[in-house]
Amino acid sequence: MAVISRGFVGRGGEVDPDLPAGQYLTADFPVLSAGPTPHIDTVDWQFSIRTDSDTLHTWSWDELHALPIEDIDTDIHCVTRWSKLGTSWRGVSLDTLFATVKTTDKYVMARSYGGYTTNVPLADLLGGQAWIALEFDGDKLDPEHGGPARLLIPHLYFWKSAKWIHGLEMQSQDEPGFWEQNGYNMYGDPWLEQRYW
Ligand SMILES: Nc1nc2c(c(=O)[nH]1)N[C@H]1C(S)=C(S)[C@@H](COP(=O)(O)O)O[C@H]1N2
Ligand SMILES: [Mo]
Repeated sequence: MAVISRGFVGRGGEVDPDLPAGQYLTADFPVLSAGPTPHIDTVDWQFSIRTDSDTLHTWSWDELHALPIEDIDTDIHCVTRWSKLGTSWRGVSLDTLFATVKTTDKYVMARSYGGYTTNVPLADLLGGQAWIALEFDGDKLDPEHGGPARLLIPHLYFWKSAKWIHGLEMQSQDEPGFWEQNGYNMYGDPWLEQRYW
């Protein structure tokens, strides 16, 4: 008989139901960046959503801050196997940003300052599942962790949460982003261990 558990067995022998299989808990906050940290002045910062019709919806730093900013308490899971439970963030919901955007495309390419890209289905950005995060743990985001603003999609592996987010591009088809071209899964559900292909 096979005994299947979602989580790891802890030191005390208990299974943490919030820890996906193959993950361990960490209390610190590792920095994982594929390149150098870009430094973006918020005066120059801009976020945009580009739709199929080539329409560009753009928000400045001030325009973004004029929108409702939500508190987000969530767990995060990196494909390199660390998980951090109960992290607290503040940010603008993608539901708020997409409220004025008309598109028939079902896929999104997230683009960062510095050139990083990652792909995600539009459905995973809506319904209270994703934010443009502006604060972590009560402070503005460290540049190393994606400041001034990063994507936060906590139900997918953390490589989907693009740091230094610059924009989202709507696409009719699912195209691979940076890590996805280099062997990472196109979707990346930590509960299904969708790590690599
Ligand atoms: N722009 C950008 N975003 C990125 C990355 C990156 O290299 N560049 N790394 C990703 C990966 S693999 C992870 S695990 C998380 C790490 O975020 P952290 O450095 O804040 O822990 O950011 C993701 N977003
Ligand atoms: Mo990662």
